[in-house]
Amino acid sequence: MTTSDTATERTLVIVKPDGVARNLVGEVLRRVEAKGYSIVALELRTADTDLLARHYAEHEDKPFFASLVEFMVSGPVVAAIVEGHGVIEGFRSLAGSTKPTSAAPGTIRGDLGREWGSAVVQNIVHGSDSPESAAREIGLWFPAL
Ligand code: RTP
Ligand code: MG
Repeated sequence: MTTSDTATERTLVIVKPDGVARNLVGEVLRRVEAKGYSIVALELRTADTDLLARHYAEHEDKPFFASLVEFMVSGPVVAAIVEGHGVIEGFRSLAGSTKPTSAAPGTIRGDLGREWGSAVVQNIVHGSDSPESAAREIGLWFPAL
């Protein structure tokens, strides 16, 4: 694969309430920037249930949906638009797999995530999973951009 195989694109990154509460915003953004990606928008906010329900609409029939939305509105989050070559897949690699217990060491979730003491998996970060998801999520969180 050559570098031209991966286009410059944008993804939505969220440092979830557990990451903000544990003072890991800088650590997440450090890893993003160290990889060579650019932060092109950044906001600290406490989201409402309407936004989170739309953000996680694909999971609305899952048993963990209510707990997930409740967790995501439980405190401030940091939402960012991150730009770079292949950043959608690349940030998912930096984040690691969903369950922190099985996420690889070296990833954000593998190094920092916890899945105990809560009704929902607390895994520090969200990253868009496809170009379609990225466009949809950026529109939800940063409608002016
Ligand atoms: P995210 O959307 O937050 O970036 O996470 P993801 O793609 O790795 O995982 P996804 O399947 O989209 O799930 C969204 C979030 O729901 C919680 N979850 N809990 N109890 C469970 O089995 C379960 N499965 C998912 C996690 O917080 C996950 O990040
Ligand atoms: Mg997901």
